Amino acid sequence: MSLKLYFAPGACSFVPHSMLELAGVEFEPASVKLHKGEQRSAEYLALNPRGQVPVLVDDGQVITQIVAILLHLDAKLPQAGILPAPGPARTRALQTLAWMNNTVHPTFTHVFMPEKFTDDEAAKQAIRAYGAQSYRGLLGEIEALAAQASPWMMGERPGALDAYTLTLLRWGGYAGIDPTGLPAAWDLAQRFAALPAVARAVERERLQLNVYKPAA
Ligand SMILES: N[C@@H](CCC(=O)N[C@@H](CS)C(=O)NCC(=O)O)C(=O)O
Repeated sequence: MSLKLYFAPGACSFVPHSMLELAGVEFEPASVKLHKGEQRSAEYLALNPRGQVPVLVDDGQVITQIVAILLHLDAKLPQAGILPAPGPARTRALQTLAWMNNTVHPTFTHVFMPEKFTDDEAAKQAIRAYGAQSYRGLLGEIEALAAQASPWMMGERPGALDAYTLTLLRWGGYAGIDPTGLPAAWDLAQRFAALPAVARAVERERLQLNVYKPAA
């Protein structure tokens, strides 16, 4: 088995990155510097024509999209607890995973990359501001989910939803949202980051958990 993960420090690729570490499997991490535009190099576009991370290459099979990558890894490494075993808990987890990926994540893209939605400078500011407001509401929903975590988002074992919670909460700092103001999610993110396996991914990405800077 040969696994290679293309990831970008601080990006959504932290979700499969931390899951590979949690699973304890050997994999080759390949860092893609988004701020340098490496995702648009000819070499990278040949791998993923959409120019995004994450990309998992499993014995030559190229897999994109977080949900597909997680389902692939979970099928391959069922003992890792990436998702719960088939049953109601798995269905609930997939429901939240899909929402994080198709709603919360793209809302943050409006804040971080408004240029994906308009080339009008004034409109970019409006998109960013409205996106940040929407994002605050969505993180509030994540806070309510984290408040029910016992002790992890999917129950007894840490897994994919904890990794996505950490990522989305961390991004909140860039949207002017203080993560410590969401105490259950902040506690969960800190506990998750401190797991020795996850800490390896945090270290490789040199992640600072709280990037919030109060307005001067
Ligand atoms: N729907 C995709 C979203 C992937 C995505 O948004 N990746 C971002 C990083 S979080 C990216 O690579 N952005 C670089 C770009 O679009 O130029 C997935 O689930 O994998």
